[in-house]
Amino acid sequence: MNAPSGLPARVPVVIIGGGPAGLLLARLLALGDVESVVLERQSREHVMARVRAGVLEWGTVETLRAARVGDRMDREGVVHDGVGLSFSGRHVRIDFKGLTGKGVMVYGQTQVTKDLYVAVDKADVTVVDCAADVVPHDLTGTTPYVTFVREGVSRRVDCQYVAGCDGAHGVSRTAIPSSVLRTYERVYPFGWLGILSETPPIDKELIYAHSDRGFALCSMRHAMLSRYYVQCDIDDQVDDWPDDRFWPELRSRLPGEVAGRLVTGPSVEKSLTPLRSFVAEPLRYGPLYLAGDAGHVVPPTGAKGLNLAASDVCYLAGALADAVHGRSLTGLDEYSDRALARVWKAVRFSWWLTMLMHHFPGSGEFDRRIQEAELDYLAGSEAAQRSFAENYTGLPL
Ligand code: FAS
Ligand code: PHB
Repeated sequence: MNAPSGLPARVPVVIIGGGPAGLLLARLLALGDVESVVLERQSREHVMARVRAGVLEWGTVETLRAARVGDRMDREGVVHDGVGLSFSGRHVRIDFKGLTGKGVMVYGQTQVTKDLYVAVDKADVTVVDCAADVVPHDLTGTTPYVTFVREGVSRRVDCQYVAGCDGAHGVSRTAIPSSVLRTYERVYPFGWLGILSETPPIDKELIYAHSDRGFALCSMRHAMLSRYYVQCDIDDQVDDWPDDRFWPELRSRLPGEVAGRLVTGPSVEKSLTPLRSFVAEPLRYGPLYLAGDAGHVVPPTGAKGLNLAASDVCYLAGALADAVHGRSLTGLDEYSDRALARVWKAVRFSWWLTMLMHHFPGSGEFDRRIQEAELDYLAGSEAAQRSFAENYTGLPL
């Protein structure tokens, strides 16, 4: 198939998906003198309009700095040294800095993606947007290649390796035969309704709120852009949540002295996220490697999704560079087990915090009292708070 001008006919690595995982991988590969092509299904505008994660683990911060895409993050992001938990009218602060020596960076995924696009453009990485019908081929042979259609013309790129960074609903994971792929899933019986509002955040740090009416999260993007979430029914639609329903419901889920500080205003973005835990194993099939949501999905409760994408890519970029430059194949051989070891610990933490903070339809008094006991223990135990802090700020890479 013809390669249009500017599209290499052959590169060492083809990356399927131009979200955070794909773009960060392309950036790190370029810094390691490995050429790649990124094939993204959507337009660049569409990708950059997505409002998703808001919290970066410290390991992700360091990865972005090492990739030399952290300057704007360091200027505009805000380091948080702790987080608040509210429940049963109480408010408890988990002191990340005091317990682990590090914090987290509040800097939206939207901005990370924009910074990555600037960096890959500067590095002359070929990012093909609006690439339809992307298909990896010959994964069991010796000459892998990827085809796609753009502007009605079929195209092909030959490669040594394919990185599946195409998210939870991409094509790359489906290229692994069901006889090889094992999947593990837990679907939660509720979703999150999220809004952005051009209002001052309710607090200088995030607040995770447990209440009989359901979970709520108070976050932010900057001093005049707040991000709020409320747990909603699994069948809810965005239209079921007009602002005049959202704000009173959020307020009712917060303790009095916190709720009293809530500044409301018109939502400027509103979206619904279903919650599930999902892991696919292995993250490798021949020359195909999965990274980010293509290999695993976590409920956003633990703010792990974007951060796991970054740690997968950290491992994979080094392994691919070693292989392409003939230094070693060990990194690629060990990638899946190494990435999954970290993934499963983050999946556990995200599952645990989701089970702790949400109201489960049909759960009884016993379940509620267990949640309250766990929160009461967390409030009173430095060991429990250190465990929380270690997991939330990010386990070692
Ligand atoms: P992404 O899904 O971000 O990117 C995959 C890219 O591949 C997309 O650009 C897609 O268009 C492209 N693609 C898909 N199929 C393709 C194909 N066949 N061919 C070519 N390209 C293809 N995480 C948090 O930590 N906090 C949150 O609040 C949070 N909220 C979220 C809300 C939603 C609605 C979703 C879906 C996820 C949310 N996440 C959140 C998780 C999210 O941040 C992901 O973990 C993060 O985007 C992972 O990045 P990627 O692995 O790059 O996947
Ligand atoms: C966000 O700011 O969007 C955010 C923060 C923490 C989470 C999830 C989302 O756990």
